[in-house]
Amino acid sequence: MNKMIDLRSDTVTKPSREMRKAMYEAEVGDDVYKEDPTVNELESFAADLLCKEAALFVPSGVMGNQICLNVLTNPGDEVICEKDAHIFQYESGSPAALSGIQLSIVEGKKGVFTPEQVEPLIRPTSAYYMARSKVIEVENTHNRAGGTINPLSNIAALSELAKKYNLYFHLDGARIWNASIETGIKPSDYASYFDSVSCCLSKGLGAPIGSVIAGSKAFIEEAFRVRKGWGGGMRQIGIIAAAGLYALKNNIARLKEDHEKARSFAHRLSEIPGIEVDLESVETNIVMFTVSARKIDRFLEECKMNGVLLGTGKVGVIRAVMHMDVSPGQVSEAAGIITKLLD
Ligand code: TLP
Repeated sequence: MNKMIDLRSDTVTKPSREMRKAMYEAEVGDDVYKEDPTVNELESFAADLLCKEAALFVPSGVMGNQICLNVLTNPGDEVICEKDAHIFQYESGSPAALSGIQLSIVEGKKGVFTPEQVEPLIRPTSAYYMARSKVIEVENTHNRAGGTINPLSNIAALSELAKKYNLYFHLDGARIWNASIETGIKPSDYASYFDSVSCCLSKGLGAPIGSVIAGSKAFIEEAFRVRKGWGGGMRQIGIIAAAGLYALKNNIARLKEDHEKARSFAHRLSEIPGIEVDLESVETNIVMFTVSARKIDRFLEECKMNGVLLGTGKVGVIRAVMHMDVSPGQVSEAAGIITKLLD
C-alpha cells in the first residue's frame, strides 16, 4: 500500500473500480476507421456537453492544444497567450517545433489578461514583414496562476476582440470542469465563445489517459488528419475512451470536494509561520505557496520523507493539487506534517 499523500498533481489519480469495470466491458473497434463505438459515443457526448458540432478523442492535453493550434495557423503565424500559459511554459516548445508558429506573451493578473492588453499586440495585416496574428489563447482554469478562473465577461470581451480582428480564439480548458463547478457556468457556455477547445479527462476527472478537443465539423475533420499525421491515430481505444466517458458522466460534480479541500489546506498553511499563501487566489483545486524558512528543494525532500509529495509552480513556488484520491483527512494530515516540519 502506498501511504504517501500525493499532492503533486490531479493527474496522479488511479482509475476507480467502477471506471475499470466500464473499461473492461467497453465495446471496441478500429478507431482509425472510426469504428470504435465507445470512442464514437465519447466524442458525441463531449461535443454535446460543450455544445460544439464535433469532438475528437486525443491521447493528452498537450496533443489536444497543439493539434488545435496547428489546425488554426500556418507557419509564421503568431498566437497571443498569457506569460504563464501551459502552451508557453510546459509544452516542450511544440508551437515552434510542430507548427512553426511563435507566441506573443501578455502578462495577466492571476493568469487573466484583458482585451485592452491584447489589442496593441495585434499586428496590422498590412505589415508583411511581421508575423501574422492568428489566434488568442486562454487557459481556464489557469494552472500556473494557481487554478484561477477567467471571468465569463472577460472571455466574452476577448472573443469580441478576436472577431473584430478576424482572429481565432482557443481555450485550453484542461480544467474547464473545475471552473464550471465553481462558478455554476456550464462548460458549453464557456466553450460557446471559442473556435476550438481542449479539455482533459485525466486530471480532476480521474481518467487514466486522454483529452477531447471540440469545434466545428470542418475543424474536427482537419484535426483528425493532423492527429493521424502526428502518430495519434489509435485502434481499439474504446477501452480507454470508456474511462473518459465514465469520468464525464460521473466525476464532474464531485470536483467541488476538491475545491473545499484546497481551501481548507490553504487555510491551515496560512496559519504556519514561514509560509506565505494568498487565500484569495485559491479559487479551485490548486494551492500555491512559498516557504521562507527553508530552501525549496530541501523542504520538498523533507515533506517527502514524512509522507507528503508536493510539486512546484513558478520558480520558488510550491504547488499542492487536490484530487479524488486524497481524502479530507489526508489533506488535514498533510497540513499537520508541514506544521510540525516548520515548527
Ligand atoms: N498540466 C500538468 C503539468 O504539465 C504541469 C499538471 O500536472 O498540472 N493544459 C493545462 C492547463 C495543464 O495543466 C496540462 C497538464 C496540460 C494542458 C497538458 O495535459 P497532458 O499532461 O495531458 O498533456
